[in-house]
Amino acid sequence: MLINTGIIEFKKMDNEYGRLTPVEALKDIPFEIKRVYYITNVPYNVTRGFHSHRNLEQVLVCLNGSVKIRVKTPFEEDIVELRDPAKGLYIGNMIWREMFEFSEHSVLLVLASEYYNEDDYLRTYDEYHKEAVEYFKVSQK
Ligand code: T46
Repeated sequence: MLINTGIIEFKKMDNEYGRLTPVEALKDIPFEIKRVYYITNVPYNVTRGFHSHRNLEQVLVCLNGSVKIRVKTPFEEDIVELRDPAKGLYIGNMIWREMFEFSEHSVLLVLASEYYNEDDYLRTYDEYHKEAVEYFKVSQK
């Protein structure tokens, strides 16, 4: 997996009545959850994201349908397909992300470690690239 990302597998409580998936902050999710949002109604040919965060951890869970997530640093990239509601994609600081190929009726749930703060976004790739090269040089020493 790409640095500062990972797959989290949640518990599955299966019985003849269906499946329940519990998700607890600081147990299943490696941070205190301050914000939850979800993305729906995205046409298949639309790509969202195209940004990074300086200080934000998130876990993305596709509750219905499927979606692909491109995660990248200036040095490498990975594409993760989310389609299992019992799996989450962890994305830590300074990872560029693009979400694409949302299937019809897909629901992408996001659990976030911080309240919404537009100042935390790096919304152009140039700005991201400059900060990320320094960030990963230091964090990999
Ligand atoms: C991310 C990916 C996975 C709010 O007002 N509050 C919020 O909590 C969020 C997340 C967004 N907004 C506003 C900001 C924009 O005016 O909602 C609008 C759409 O946000 P944005 O274009 O940033 O959406 P995405 O899908 O490109 O990115 C979102 C998150 O912003 C981002 O943090 O990691 O989902």
